[in-house]
Amino acid sequence: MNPRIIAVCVLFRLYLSSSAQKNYLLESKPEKDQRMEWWREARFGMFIHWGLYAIPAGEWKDKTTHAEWIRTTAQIPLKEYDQFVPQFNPDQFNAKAWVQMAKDAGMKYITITSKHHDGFCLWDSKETDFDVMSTPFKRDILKELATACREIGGIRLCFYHSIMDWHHPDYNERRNWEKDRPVAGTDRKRYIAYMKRQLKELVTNYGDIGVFWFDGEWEGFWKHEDGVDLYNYLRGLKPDVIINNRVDKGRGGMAGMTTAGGYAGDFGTPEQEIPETGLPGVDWESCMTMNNNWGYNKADQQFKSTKDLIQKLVDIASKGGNFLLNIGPKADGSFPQESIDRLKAIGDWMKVNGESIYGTNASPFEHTSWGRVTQKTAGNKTYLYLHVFDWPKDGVLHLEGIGNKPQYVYQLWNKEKLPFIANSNSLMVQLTGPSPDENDAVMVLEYWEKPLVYKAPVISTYSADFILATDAVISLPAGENRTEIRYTTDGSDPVANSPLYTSKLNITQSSTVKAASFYKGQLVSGVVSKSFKK
Ligand code: JFZ
Repeated sequence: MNPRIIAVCVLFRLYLSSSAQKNYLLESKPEKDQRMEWWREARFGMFIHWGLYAIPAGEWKDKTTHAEWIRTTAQIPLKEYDQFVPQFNPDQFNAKAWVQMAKDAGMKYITITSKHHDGFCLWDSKETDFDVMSTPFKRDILKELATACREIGGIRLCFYHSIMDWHHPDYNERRNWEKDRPVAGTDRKRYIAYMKRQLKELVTNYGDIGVFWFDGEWEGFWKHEDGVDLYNYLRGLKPDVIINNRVDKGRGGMAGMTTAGGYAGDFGTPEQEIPETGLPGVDWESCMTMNNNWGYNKADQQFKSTKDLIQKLVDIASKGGNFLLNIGPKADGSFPQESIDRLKAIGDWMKVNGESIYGTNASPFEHTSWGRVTQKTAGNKTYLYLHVFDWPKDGVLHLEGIGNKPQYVYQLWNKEKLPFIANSNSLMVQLTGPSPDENDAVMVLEYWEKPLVYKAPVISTYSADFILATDAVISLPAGENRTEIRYTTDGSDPVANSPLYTSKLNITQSSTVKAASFYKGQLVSGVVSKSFKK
């Protein structure tokens, strides 16, 4: 063939392959901000782990500690596990009741297991018989939820979808105890194609899906390239969909955050934990169980208290994250009563205090002695919501590190104004006790200008253990430009006439460096310290 024709063919092929799949990882910040808007506003969602595993309810032979992992944790052969299919008949299932409970709890989205690791599908999939249509129930659960979300309004439907699959032969990793599922003749590419066709069903036929929440990405089966490809595939089908970071291999353990560049995924997924501090500019969602299991376990009575759950939601919002709180419905399709009670109580709190959660950003305040602070900006007003977990004995609430005076201070629940005194670096609010809500009572500081918050400096170094000498660099967090840093190297707390920090310190002896922010000669922040060892 003519080399010029070959060249044209090659170029055309390249053109086709590049236009067939756009690289959505290259999206701009404004584009991402727009796509994430509803999710950042929402702050609170319901996780639902439901499937065949609800039938054994955590119990197998002499143990009652299983849940959604039961096929693996109890080492159940596939043929035996398949026997749950003819038993699945949740006659109490009522999609509207579920969606209404989420909405009444103040949640804004529901993330349900379209498929968990066991491979069973809660929807009518054309791709497999291992789905709800093979059960006596024969109703498309996801379709009913999608309809209920549309009819009730205010709740986005989202899907948790496991990459790992213990049922499909072409997902060709095996548990070491599995002797009944040969890997000969399997094909990982075929599995990925299966998964993509299923995801296409889910993204096409169930309304405006908000999030795809992948999981089970950690096995060797799944490669970084697969993650990027799947991310781009789904965004190609629905450009505004949001996808968690477990689609790719960048997640760092249970802390859940993606710590390096180049990985796909729109938000981090801390599991059963809350990051220590907010992470500026990073989207994340902590998922948590109400008791100790994701799937229904009838022996598990260790439910977190309503107070604990509300304070976790507040803690997460104060750090700029979302809270995805799990329900493990029973085999009959009802929610455990303990979960219903807690959802209701959280909802009662949210009806009064939701404003202090929805649309808030990470606040500049970390833990205070009495609770947390959430923050929201609206036009040129900024609201700081003071969440009082522990009511001060003397009825005076202190907020340290704030440098300007709010326009108003009031109680969120009745808008009643409160007297306050603003000093140059702190605020004192006179509360009217006792607390109206032992879970969390909220006071609002309304600012008509940006609140001036003094932050403590940060001490960093190349190495705190050194041989001859090392450097200590002390800096103020971004945006903190009014204060000056004073420091000590003898272990004492810095005071107004301690040395002023101007450039990096050369450390030649074992010592402790302490530093703090000062404004007009006054200490305005906490003291930070770092030890150096020769
Ligand atoms: C995963 C699932 O295995 C679990 O069943 C549940 O769905 C949860 C939300 O997500 O749990 C994990 C995931 C990863 C690790 C541990 C538990 N990990 O990497 O250690």
